[in-house]
Amino acid sequence: MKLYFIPFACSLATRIAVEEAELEAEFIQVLPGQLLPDGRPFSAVSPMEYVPALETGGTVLSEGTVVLTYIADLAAEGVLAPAPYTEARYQMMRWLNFVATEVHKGVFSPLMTSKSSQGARDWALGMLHKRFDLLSRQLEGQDYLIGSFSVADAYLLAVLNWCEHAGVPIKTWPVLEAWRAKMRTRPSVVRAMATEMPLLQAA
Ligand SMILES: N[C@@H](CCC(=O)N[C@@H](CS)C(=O)NCC(=O)O)C(=O)O
Repeated sequence: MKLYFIPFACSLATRIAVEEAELEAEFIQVLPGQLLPDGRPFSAVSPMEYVPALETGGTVLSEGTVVLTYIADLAAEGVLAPAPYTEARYQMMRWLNFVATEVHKGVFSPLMTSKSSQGARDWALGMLHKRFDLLSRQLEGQDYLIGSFSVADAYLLAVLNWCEHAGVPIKTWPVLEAWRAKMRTRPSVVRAMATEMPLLQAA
């Protein structure tokens, strides 16, 4: 399995998942504007040219929620996701989708591009408040978005890592700040971040 990534992008969640479940994967760094090590343009793997992307045999998957669910299904049951068809599984899917659409794309994307007007930034920050309030209520008094660690937590951590860069005052949500700090001590997260930090600094 090949996993295409950009250091500290949302694809960090896939590395955390692989580390957590001790799976085998080859990580291939995507350098914007450059060909892949095998000589192909990244668009040959992922037509939208975004990470994460997963390639295995003849199959290519994109979209973080799908790639993460695929990885979760390779792992032993319960390590990265609850068993299929259980209520907990649907709760995990709910949070994965919430992080992808309402948090990552809905608020962090407009906050992290220099192309956003001040009006667009203000709007995104306003939306962020409601969404962070909800996450904060969900994580108050519990370690994970659902009853046990799942790929939804890995995705949320990858996104919360961007707060400082995006100008999001995470201190306003002490539950989220504490959750992020604790997650950053989880061995799989420590290993994933330690691998990507030098790549981020070199980029
Ligand atoms: N719809 C995609 C969006 C993924 C996405 O936005 N990826 C960003 C990194 S977080 C990316 O690769 N952007 C292209 C770039 O930075 O060059 C998904 O849900 O996975």
